[in-house]
Amino acid sequence: MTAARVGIVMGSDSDMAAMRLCGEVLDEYGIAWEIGVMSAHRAPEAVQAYARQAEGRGLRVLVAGAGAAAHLPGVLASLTGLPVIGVPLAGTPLAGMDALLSIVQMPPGVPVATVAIGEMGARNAGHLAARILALSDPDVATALRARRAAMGTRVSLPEGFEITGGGPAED
Ligand code: C2R
Repeated sequence: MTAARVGIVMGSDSDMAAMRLCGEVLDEYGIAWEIGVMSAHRAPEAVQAYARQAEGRGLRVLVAGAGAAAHLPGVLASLTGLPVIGVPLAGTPLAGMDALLSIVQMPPGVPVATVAIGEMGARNAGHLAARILALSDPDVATALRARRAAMGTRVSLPEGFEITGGGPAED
């Protein structure tokens, strides 16, 4: 079995359905990942141990999903130098805004790259992790290029319209 390079964790097993989507995206790039449930509030010792061992175990990016008072991503970022991507999850009466603000408003020096609320964010966390890994992994870089090229084929231009070069917009 290939050692995981992305660690996907979440505050509760009630977050699993959304966070699994991150793993599905990583599969598309051929990136090995692991997944687990741990809460900075309910099991702080487990979170501390996981964060401290992460780099030594071969992980290169952590993706942390949490809802409500979402402290898990920030706590991980305080305990490891690895990049941490935070996924705010909905499920409370505040519909994920609580988690979004908890995750995004990190103090200077302890960043958490924050993506959108819910499933869209979980998927984008996978794409962002792939972009980070692509910087040092030619296979992931190739998979990323192929995927971006495929996205371009989804454009359907109006008849008679041609794309001509880049640069500033014409008047
Ligand atoms: P339960 O469904 O287990 O009651 O959890 C979880 O991510 C979940 O979305 C409700 C919500 O609480 C969140 N939770 C956190 C943390 N631990 C659990 N935000 C944490 O450590 O940040």
